[in-house]
Order: sequence, then structure tokens, then C-alpha cells
Amino acid sequence: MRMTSRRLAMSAATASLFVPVALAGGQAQAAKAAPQAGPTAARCSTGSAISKKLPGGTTWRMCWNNHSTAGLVLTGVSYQPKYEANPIPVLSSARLAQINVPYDSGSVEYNDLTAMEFGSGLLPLQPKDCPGGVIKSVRVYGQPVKGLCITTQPRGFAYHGDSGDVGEDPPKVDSAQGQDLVIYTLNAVGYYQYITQWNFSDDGTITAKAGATGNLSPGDYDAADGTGWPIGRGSAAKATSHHHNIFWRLKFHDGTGSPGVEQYDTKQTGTSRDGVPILKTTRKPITKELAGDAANSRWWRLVSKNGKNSDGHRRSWELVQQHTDKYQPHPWTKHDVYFTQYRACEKYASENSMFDRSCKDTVKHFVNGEQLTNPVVWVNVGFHHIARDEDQTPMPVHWQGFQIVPRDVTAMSPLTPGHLHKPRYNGEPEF
Ligand SMILES: [Cu+2]
Repeated sequence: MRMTSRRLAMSAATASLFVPVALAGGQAQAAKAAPQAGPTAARCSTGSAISKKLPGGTTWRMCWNNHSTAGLVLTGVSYQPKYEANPIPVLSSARLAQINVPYDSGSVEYNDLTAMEFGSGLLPLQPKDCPGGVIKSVRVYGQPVKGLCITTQPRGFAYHGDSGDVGEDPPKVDSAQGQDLVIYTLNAVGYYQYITQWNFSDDGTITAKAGATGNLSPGDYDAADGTGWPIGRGSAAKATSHHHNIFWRLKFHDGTGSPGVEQYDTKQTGTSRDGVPILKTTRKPITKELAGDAANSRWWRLVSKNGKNSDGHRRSWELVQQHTDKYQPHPWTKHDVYFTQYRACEKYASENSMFDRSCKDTVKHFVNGEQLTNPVVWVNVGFHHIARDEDQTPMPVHWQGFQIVPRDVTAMSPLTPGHLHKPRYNGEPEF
């Protein structure tokens, strides 16, 4: 049970005029221009540009805004690693598309974006909530809320290696620690507070994650039906178990057009004479809309039709999903990824019709056999929350998410140190 049921509002809350940065310009029309980002950086409305050069030499650029339903929206995301003369466009749009919360007891189901006006639940951040960063103001119901953190964080080892392994003489030990540009908001939905976070790493990896914190709902300590976990002394009070099915909606754009989608599967095809299994990897172009299921050794990538790296390989971005507890009963939450043909009215993974009655209602309905020439990617990551004593109080953050990893965007790692960033170390080593 949740207390909050906010009034639905369709209008986007726009960024306030706060600290215009280098890329700002173009005012109101800029948000429309962002999806058309070409080889140069996207133009953002005033105060909504982010441009950050990380210590490893990689620059990430994008525009941000807060939508009253979807929350944090990133547009015109580009990546410019060291040695690249121009920004490489990656995503024209990236945001949440639903947080679906069905209870195991069957008592209730929430759609925390569409029914709870997620983006208007933006909470203010204190300086200590955004260490080393900048907190930007966001207008919610006409009032400024200092609710967007833009900062950098260390991410541990970027690499460690011995250059003798690739033929350098004398050999060197190379090591580096990595850094992320980190962008997040905190949104209240009833007793829960969700962190919507994006990490942009110096090696080109993008990590989308949602964290749930706040408090267990006081009204949910009633699980006489056996679908909860005892919280508190003895077993008098049981918190009802539930799923958080979180959808992200991604639109890739490489600056020249929409990329294609490919699915890769690796399977055993035989056994060698030495008794070692032989594995083959197959590529399947996804040319029609698809509700895709994760499987062992299966992955998908968005691959540019035109853009190639300096090795002549087509640039692509791989989806990396890890653990998920997707909710099986609904056709719109039972699949891991949905690739749908772009339609402007298809905005949310469920309860979509509430915004346009002529539009289909769920992402499962969006998959209806169309040719996939302009793909929208819907990533579903579920978390089955069986509460535990340690969830009180406040509840420690539990995270769910996925990554977007560059595959052949550059000919070598963008973090390769200068003494190894040479043709002789790209490909088969020469000794
Ligand atoms: Cu939960």
C-alpha cells in the first residue's frame, strides 16, 4: 500500500536557467535538435548541457531534462575518447520507461512511473549527497528543486598489464584506475525512494542502474497469506514480497541514422579429437520486432550501418544484462529486451494507452510483426524483493540495471597508454 497518488501531469518540467555550460545554446528548439546529433556535439537548451572530460582523456557530452512522468531524460549522448577528432553519437534518448511493482499476494500492482508521476517526485539533494559534484536545479510544479547530481567517481582498475606480452622491449608494467561521469536523481514514490543513475565510464561503458531505498511500506506488514517474510520480533509481522520490474527505453543514433540489431548465440557444435568441445558463435540480424529472452551465451548489439572504426569494423554497442528476476505472469514483463519499430506514441512499457488512447498499451503489444528499421530498445530488469530484517531502516539501497558496452567503436581501448597506442600493438603481436 502506498500513500502517494499524485495528479497526472503530461507536461515536461524543463531545466532551469542554472549554470549554463559550454555547449549550451539554441534554447527551446534544441531538445528537438538533439536526436539529430551529427558528428558534432548535440545542442542543448540553456543550462541542460553536460560535458565532462575524464582523467583518462574521454569526453562524454549530453543534454538532460526532467520529465514529470519519466524522470531523468538524457538526449544527444556522445562519446569522444582520446585520439578521436570528433564526438561519436551514441544515444539520441535514454530514460526509464516503467517501474512495475506487482505484489506476490496478488493484492495490488503499481506502475510507479505512469501512475505515480515519477518525475514530479524529485527530491532535493544535499551537498553530501553529491560528493565532489554539482547539483543542478530542476523545475517541478514551477518550483526549483536542487535535484540533479553531476559528479565523477573512481571505478577501480581500468587495466593492469605487462607490455612484454605484446612484444615491447624492454617491457613495462602499465596500470590505471578508471573514472566515471555519474549522473543521478532521487525520486520519491510513496515510502520508496528510487535513485535513477547513469555512469559513463572513461572506457566507453555506460551503466544504467536504479536503486531502491526509503522505507518498507508500513501498510504491507500483512502477509497472513504466506507471501511475506517475517520482519521484527518473531513472526507476527510479515512484509509482503513483490517485484520491481524496471524498464529503460533507449534510442540509439550513430549520427548517420538508426543502427541495426543483431543477436549472437554461442553453442557447442562438436568435439575435437582431443575431446574438447567446439563452440560456434552465430549472428542473426533482427529485422522484425522482437520480444527477446536472455539465454546462456546470448547477447545483442546495436550496430552502425555506416560508421566504422579505423580497423574497418562496424561500430556497435552491446547490451550486457546480468542478474534479473523478471516477473513471469505478464507478457510485458516476461521478456528481457524488446526491440520495437519507433512510434512517437509508444512511450511507456505499460499503461501507455493512458497518454494516447489510440496507441497500444504495453511493450508486448508494440511487438506486432513490423519491420525493424528504426529500433527502440526496451530493457527489462526485474528484482524480486523478499524483505529482510536489514531492510529497516532506512532500507539499504538495492540496485538493478544493465550496461551498454562499446564493441569496435575504436580500434583499440581508448585508455591504451601512448607507448602502446601504435599499429604494431593492434592485432597479432610482433616479436
Ligand atoms: Cu521492494
